[in-house]
Amino acid sequence: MLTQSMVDKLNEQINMEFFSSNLYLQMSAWCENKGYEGAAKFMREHADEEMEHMRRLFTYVSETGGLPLLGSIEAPESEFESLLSLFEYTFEHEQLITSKINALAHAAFTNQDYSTFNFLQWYVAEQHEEEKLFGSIVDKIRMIGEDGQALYLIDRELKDLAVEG
Ligand code: OFO
Repeated sequence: MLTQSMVDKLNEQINMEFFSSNLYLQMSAWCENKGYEGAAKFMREHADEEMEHMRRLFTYVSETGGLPLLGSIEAPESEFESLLSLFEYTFEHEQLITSKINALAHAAFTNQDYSTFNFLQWYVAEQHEEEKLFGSIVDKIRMIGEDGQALYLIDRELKDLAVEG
């Protein structure tokens, strides 16, 4: 059985994961609009992954006797200066999500809620992967530059990454 305070915190995270999904879906629209088809596909698939993150939390809260609550979700940013700035944004966003997951894990541990602490380990590992992924994309764009040919290559690589993921 979860404490109400933990249910509230997990519900906040449910909201954050929804926001992440909407943010990435909105970003996919920007990419599509600018002709970055690979990046658009990559972001669309990532939006689906975020929904999965949301669902796992939703199920956990429900299964442990809590009531998942869907609050209102802030509108995501829709304008970006460039493909690089879009990916810099994703990287910063994932770092923010990592800090939220860490705070949740800390609260679970210090309240001796070991079930939630254990449940959150999947998110801890996932955040490591997410930061690694978005950080490496930012590094690559910075390395090869942003002229037309470089962006074409990055877009193609993002399309391959989307297929793998
Ligand atoms: Fe991108 O990890 Fe969930 O929010």
